Amino acid sequence: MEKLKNLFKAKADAQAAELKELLKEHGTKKIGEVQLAQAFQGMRGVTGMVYETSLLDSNEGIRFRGFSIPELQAKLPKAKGGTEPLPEGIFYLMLTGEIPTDADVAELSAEWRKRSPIPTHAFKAIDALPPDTHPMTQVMTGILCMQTDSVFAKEYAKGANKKDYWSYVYEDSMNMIASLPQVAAYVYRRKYHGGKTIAPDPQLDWGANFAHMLGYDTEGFRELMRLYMTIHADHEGGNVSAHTSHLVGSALADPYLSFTAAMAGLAGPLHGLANQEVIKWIFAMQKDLGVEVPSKEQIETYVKKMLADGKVVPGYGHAVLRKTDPRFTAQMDFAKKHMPNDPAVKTVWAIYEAVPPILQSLGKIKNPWPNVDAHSGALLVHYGMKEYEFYTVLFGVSRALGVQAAQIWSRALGFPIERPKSVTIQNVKDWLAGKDEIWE
Ligand code: AMX
Repeated sequence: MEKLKNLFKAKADAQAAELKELLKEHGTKKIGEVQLAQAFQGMRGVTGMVYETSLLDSNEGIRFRGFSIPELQAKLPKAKGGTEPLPEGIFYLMLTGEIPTDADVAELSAEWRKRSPIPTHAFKAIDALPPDTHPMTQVMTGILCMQTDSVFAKEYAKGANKKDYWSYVYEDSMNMIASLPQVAAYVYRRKYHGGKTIAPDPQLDWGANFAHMLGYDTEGFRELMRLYMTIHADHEGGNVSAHTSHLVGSALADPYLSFTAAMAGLAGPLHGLANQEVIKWIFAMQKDLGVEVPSKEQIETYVKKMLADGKVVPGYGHAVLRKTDPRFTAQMDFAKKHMPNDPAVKTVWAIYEAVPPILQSLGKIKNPWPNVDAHSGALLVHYGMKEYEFYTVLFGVSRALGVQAAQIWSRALGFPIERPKSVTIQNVKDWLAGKDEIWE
């Protein structure tokens, strides 16, 4: 796959030269102001990093290299007979900025098949964990163990030239992305199917092969995996998983280390774990109310009680988005096409009618609309994947495409170690009292 690597290198060299000039001329220009409250509120709205692969518009949602999700669904190559984009295509796009051809994507599929072997000690390390260990912990263990094969770590130890870092990160990223479906499927089959693993099928594309190794061989589930892997891939740089990858990678920790760290962030319930929380909550609501598809009125009463008890409605709200997440809409469209009468799906849609006005009425929530996690579980349940603790792993496998493409860019552009300034509350008080200058 030298073609993709060479194309990337040509693009990155041109970008690096342009960037040098841009910073020489405009490097001292101000791009914003930071208010005191922002330092205490998760740095929301503070622009402080460059992340090439995607950009989030608070109203329109995510754009990957300028393309919205509906545009990607139309433009990216599909599997034969399929209608959903192949995830290989979004990786190619994020890496190069170009929409790939069918041949480009077929080549990438073949390359990932070739690179997928996994060291046996990774499986042994997973096997050493109790089977009921959360799937995210098991998968992170597997990824961390593959670090023994890191090309970057080996070359760095030998004294690599910093101009070549990107090349080793590229190799590690490609190898890791190729291996992830098998590691994830191993954990799924270990935890939920008595360890009966399924060998990869060399005829299949990356997403379909993942579906196959998980044990779901219908064309519907393959299409779902292709869509799922595409839309969860990236969400600009500031979200917890992408930012963690960016931060840890900036210390020149190799991709296996930085991606394991990103997965740990994704495992938090306010980030990726929300998708398991959503279906768990839907199941609990169905049980508590004793109905398969609760009515809008029943949901309203249920949600008001939850909020009164100090709980969050999972799958609703977003730190940046201010409208319905287009990734929610893409999944809703998939459901309308494939399973419009499914009870879990109908419940998700009833929640979509009931919840936003209630959240809006509280007055404090900046975004009362559903995010990506509000819909994904119901689609998986439809195909029989009810083991919701596994859902964040699917999110993570997809997220590797975005954060690794971004990481290759970061090393190619020579981005330095990230090190923002922090202060203490006493510093702030002193500064307010005019005693101390804290802002450097
Ligand atoms: N249900 C109840 N309350 C909510 C809420 C929700 N879904 N979303 C926000 N709020 C509350 C916050 O807890 C906060 O309350 P407080 O002032 O009493 O502490 C207030 O509304 C203001 O919050 P905000 O500025 O609108 O949101 P945020 O940027 O602080 O947080 C998020 C964003 C996603 C963490 C939050 O909306 C949330 O907890 N949602 C539910 C969990 C979820 O769906 N996470 C997945 C996000 C997508 C992803 O990363 N995968």
